[in-house]
Amino acid sequence: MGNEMVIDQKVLNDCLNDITRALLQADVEFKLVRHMQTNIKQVINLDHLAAGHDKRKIIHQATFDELCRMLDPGKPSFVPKKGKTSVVLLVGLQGCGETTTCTKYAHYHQKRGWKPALVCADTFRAGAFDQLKQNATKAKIPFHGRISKGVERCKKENYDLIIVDMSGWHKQEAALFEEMRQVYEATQPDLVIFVMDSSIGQAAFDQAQAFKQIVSVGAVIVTKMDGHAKGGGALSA
Ligand SMILES: Nc1nc2c(ncn2[C@@H]2O[C@H](COP(=O)(O)OP(=O)(O)OP(=O)(O)O)[C@@H](O)[C@H]2O)c(=O)[nH]1
Ligand SMILES: [Mg+2]
Repeated sequence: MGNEMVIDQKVLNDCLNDITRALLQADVEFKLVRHMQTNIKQVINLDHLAAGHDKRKIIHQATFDELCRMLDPGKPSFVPKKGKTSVVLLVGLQGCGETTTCTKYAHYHQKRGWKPALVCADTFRAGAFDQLKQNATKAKIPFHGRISKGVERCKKENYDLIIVDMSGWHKQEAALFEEMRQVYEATQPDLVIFVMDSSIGQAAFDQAQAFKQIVSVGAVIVTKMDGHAKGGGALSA
């Protein structure tokens, strides 16, 4: 737009098409992209703008607002209360980065004054507990190996943020969905976080929905954003 002398409908359309292409290339769901286009066009009515208006600025602002709105769930995110126990359960597909994210989430809150502890509820994969232990030791966060006992003990020891790491779900494993439900009942989490590999692309919506049908998912963490620029699918989750 910077190169155009006159800002008219064609320039606006070209600009929106550029943005659309970029979003689609980054795996953002088509429905979301079309919605964005329609909303922006509705806000900007170039013909009715009085002379003297900075059209570039108006388009820029409208586009920026709409992109922000795509990321805004419309309610504040969960913040655990300091000094009061919150249990947070992480669920996700196998290998999505749950265990790594548990420690990151704990570390983030520890630096900001919470007292987090990690509990391993992965009874499925060999080495799962050792992995959590290694991460937790490095980040200097206390950890426990047994699910119900671990949560109970953390509560007694006045940890205010208890983070539970579940086994990653694999397509064939109907049993793991049952296990997830059981862990959910046993730990009574204040928040369930769906951890999602950003490269999942268009499958994000269906996956997120499948999980939400089993446990009441309240947040999403997108992992592996460092590897590529295709995290857009995650928006539909
Ligand atoms: N580049 C990158 N790698 C990551 C990220 N998060 C996790 N990983 C890597 O992804 C692999 C799987 O991570 P885990 O945390 O073990 O994933 P998981 O979901 O707990 O795996 P399972 O328990 O086997 O289902 C490991 O090699 C991690 O180092 C990330 O944000 N970026
Ligand atoms: Mg794991």
